[in-house]
Amino acid sequence: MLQPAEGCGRMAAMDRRAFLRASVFASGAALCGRTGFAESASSVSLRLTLDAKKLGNPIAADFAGLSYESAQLSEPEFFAPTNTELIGFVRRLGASGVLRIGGNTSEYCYWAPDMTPEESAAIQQENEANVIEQAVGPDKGHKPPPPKKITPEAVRNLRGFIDATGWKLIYGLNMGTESAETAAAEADFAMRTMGDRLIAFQLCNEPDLFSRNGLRKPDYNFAQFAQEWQHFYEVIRQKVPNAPFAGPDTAFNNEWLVPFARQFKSEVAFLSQHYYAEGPPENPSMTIERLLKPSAQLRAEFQGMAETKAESNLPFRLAETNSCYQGGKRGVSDTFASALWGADLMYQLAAAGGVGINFHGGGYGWYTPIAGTVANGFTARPIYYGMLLFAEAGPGHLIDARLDNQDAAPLLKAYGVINDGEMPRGTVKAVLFNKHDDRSIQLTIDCGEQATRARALRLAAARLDDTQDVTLGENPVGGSGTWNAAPEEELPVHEGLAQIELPPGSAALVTFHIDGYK
Ligand code: BDP
Repeated sequence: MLQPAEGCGRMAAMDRRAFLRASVFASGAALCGRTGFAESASSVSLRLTLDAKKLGNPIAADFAGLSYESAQLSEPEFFAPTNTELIGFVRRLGASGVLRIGGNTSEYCYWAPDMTPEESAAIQQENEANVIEQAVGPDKGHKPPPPKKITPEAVRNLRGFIDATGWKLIYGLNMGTESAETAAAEADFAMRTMGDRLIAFQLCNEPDLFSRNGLRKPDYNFAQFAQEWQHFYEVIRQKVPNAPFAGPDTAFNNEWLVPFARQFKSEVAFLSQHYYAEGPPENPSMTIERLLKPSAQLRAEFQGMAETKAESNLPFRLAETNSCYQGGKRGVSDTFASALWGADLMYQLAAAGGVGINFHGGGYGWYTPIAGTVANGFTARPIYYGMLLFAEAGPGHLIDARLDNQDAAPLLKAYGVINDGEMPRGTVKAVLFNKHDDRSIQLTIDCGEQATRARALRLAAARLDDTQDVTLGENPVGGSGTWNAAPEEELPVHEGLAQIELPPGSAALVTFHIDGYK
């Protein structure tokens, strides 16, 4: 457990909202001195300077993504055009995005082109009989998952789902326990069905762990993997000449990732690796506090990504990620902290040069962004709100963002975004994360021009460990991803500088109005 926070970090939801309004009022009323904020013991003052003339990396419209287990395809009615509720949740996260199907279960899913309607109906009945147990959550990796069948119907429904969302697809094949010929038959059908919505096949999931999870002998190494990969690639390409590929979809090991980039840069459209911030869940040091701190493992991931770029100049996608492996950790992965962590990770990745991210989930897994089943309906979990904040900030480019006095608030993260990536007309925004649980932050923002107005959309919950009552723009996400922000909060602007108070454990998206800009 976290230490109880000082100040307002432990308020009830309503108190937090009242506090937000009061603090806005107070900061507006206290416009004086350099920052215009009155200092207090639990609050620190910083200044953020944005410069839209210094464009950073792009944030593509399909940056955001979700990842599900391949076993989910064994329920053809899940990714189907009829699942309008789930479609609503997905679309809310962006007009385009990437759905990735893979995970541990991809090595235990079998292409079943000839399943009879009776067999298919029997499976369906079994699914309906036990909806909660049958919900396909993230695989915990404790033992080999039960084998599942993937039928043409599931793939056709997936196409309908993809069309209804406007998203694209990464489709994981089974190199772990399937033959190259069968993988080619599945790829052929998937390619013909998905057309250009399919941006890549992944041949396997986390091959750098094959030697540990029993899929290969303990001495399985990169050279053996590369040989297998090449063989599958050739057999599939022979049958499906235009099949696009990505890889290696490694769990973490840059010593597999970078050589893969070197060897297969002409065969793949982009490179991919996974990242789990914490794990295993039973380790008591896997906490919210740890999740919100800078991570050496993430630095290593970005280092690997930079090396692949140097090797191949290909895009890199974080094709599977979440807060804690082995299905997540209750009290960490399902809390409001995961929303701050997840959205900040999206910006960190963009800043480091990644082109996209897929948050893993499904069923009722602790870290899943969208929880539920077709029979029970779906709900947004806290991390979904972080993704929604990112969606509201929109695609474009990062812009230069400098914080002074960062030592006073090392866990304050601030990013500048310009939506069109075009000067001087794009909308300038600041995305702010106060990941401190013990201090509020009085931030003065110089958006690089004289702002005439600044409006904030707050991501908030009463406490970092809240699993419920998360809001964006004071409103929760409802059924089918319905969400309407309350009228955005006007921030005080003084001589072109905007001011915002960020309570402990909260985030905000600030949109600036600059005369002459759109
Ligand atoms: C990843 C696997 C995924 C698991 C996840 C986890 O690809 O299937 O669900 O770990 O352990 O390594 O949560």
